Amino acid sequence: MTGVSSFRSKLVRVTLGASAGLLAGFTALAVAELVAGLVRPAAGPVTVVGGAVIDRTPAAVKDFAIRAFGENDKTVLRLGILAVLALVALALGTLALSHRRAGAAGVLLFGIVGATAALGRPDSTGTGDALPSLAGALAGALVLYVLASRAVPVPAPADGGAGGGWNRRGFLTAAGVTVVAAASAGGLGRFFTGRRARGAVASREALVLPAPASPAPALPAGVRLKVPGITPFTTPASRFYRVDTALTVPKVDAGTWRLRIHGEGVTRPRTYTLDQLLARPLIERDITLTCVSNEVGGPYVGNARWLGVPLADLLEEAGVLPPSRGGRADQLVARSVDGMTLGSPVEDLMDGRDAMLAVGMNGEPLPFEHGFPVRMLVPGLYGYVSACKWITGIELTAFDAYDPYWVRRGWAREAPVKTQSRIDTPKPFARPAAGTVVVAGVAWAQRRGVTRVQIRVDDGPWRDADLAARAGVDTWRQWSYRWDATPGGHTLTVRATDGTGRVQTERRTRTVPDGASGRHGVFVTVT
Ligand SMILES: Nc1nc2c(c(=O)[nH]1)N[C@H]1C(S)=C(S)[C@@H](COP(=O)(O)O)O[C@H]1N2
Ligand SMILES: [Mo]
Repeated sequence: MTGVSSFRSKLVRVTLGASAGLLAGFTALAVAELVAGLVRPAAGPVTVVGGAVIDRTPAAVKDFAIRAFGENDKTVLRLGILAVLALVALALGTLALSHRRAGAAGVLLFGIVGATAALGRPDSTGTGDALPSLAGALAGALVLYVLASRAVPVPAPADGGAGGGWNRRGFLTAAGVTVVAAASAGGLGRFFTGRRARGAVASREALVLPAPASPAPALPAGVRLKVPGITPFTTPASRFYRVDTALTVPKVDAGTWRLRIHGEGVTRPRTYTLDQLLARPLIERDITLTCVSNEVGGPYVGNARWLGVPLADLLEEAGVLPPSRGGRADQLVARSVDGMTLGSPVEDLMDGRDAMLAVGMNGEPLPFEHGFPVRMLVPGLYGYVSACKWITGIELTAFDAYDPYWVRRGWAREAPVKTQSRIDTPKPFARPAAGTVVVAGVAWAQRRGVTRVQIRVDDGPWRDADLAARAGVDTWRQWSYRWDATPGGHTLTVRATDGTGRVQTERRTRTVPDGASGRHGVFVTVT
């Protein structure tokens, strides 16, 4: 063989190996998608491996991911997993050309990784969850074995004539069949998954929210300031921040949804349907929800009008007593369809605040992203210790007896919301013209309310901002300040005072373990 033809034959070999590997990987994922569509979409290999990665991500890295990718963090993770799988497929494909069995075995090994991840998920419903990964791997291994056996050189004829090429036609035929079969399997899988989701979507569209027995108190005039760039008083659902560990948003069918209340001190355990909850007297409240991962000045806070069943009523009916009245359980653990666990202090839930099982958000059924059909909501507590979305279970227990998801990852067991204020306008590094500049934003101190907001320019004195009318202690409050801006660089700093008279601390802390503290500052250059 000449040097050129040997190089060419090497190139062909590498190409064949890479194609065989990628086709095997594609087949594995497509077949897994089909089986997941039949068994349980949440048991698909990318979803379970992604979930396992999320659960094992240290808090610091997770914080970084949220900061760097925001709400696209899950897309980034998915693409990352697919990129890793593609590299593995390339390597196994190349290996399979010389060692067919070893290549196929490698694919099977990945199937076992996926199956193990599936069975280890907190929402795993049984051994059936291993099927998508295993079936996918079997199909992938088979494809790799067959393609690799077709990717062999055609022996040169014995008479010494031209030969030594590749069995191109054999390989291409097998590859073509594989592509069509795998694409069909994947498409069918998507169809089955889509059909389940359509059932849930239809149940949401059919849901008619009852009128509240206790409507939200009318908002006083002047609760909304007319300042360009200020955060709206009510956050539309479409713009409400979303923080959760769900790689795919759970689509729960309202018709089959159940909520079970049980545990320590529950004398009358019960399981509710959605209709049973909706038949009870509902309350409607404006409540500001805050994430513990929100940095000072950050975006993970929103205010909505929620409709729901008072949680304290359900707990009392179940026989639960708060610790202050002799109850044995001091922690309520909420569980969701995706296996998330969140723990709240029972005392807080029964102290008269509007803790609820919410079914409505801004006049609509909850969006799927925000927990349809039912989520928990507790004014004054960060979301991770209170706001369980897609809730299916409420268990009464003790803080000493059980650590929920985030607590096991270094976050505090109890986490009341800290007093915070944020400058929405001007934006950091804005270049407003000298003269009157309207500085404005929001401040929140759920359960205590905001009674004062002050602004400081550089190291100057603190001056009172104008407050919007107060809607209640559980909602944020808009504020604005007319600043007589002079040319040059300036730092604007804000601080709020809560209903107990306490001024928001200037002591900076990180978000871990119980929420960031410190004051929001914005640097601008006045021109
Ligand atoms: N099932 C489930 N519920 C959850 C979470 C989650 O990861 N899974 N995250 C919690 C956190 S950390 C917050 S801040 C709120 C956010 O609610 P939102 O996405 O509707 O804004 O939901 C809480 N409820
Ligand atoms: Mo959160």
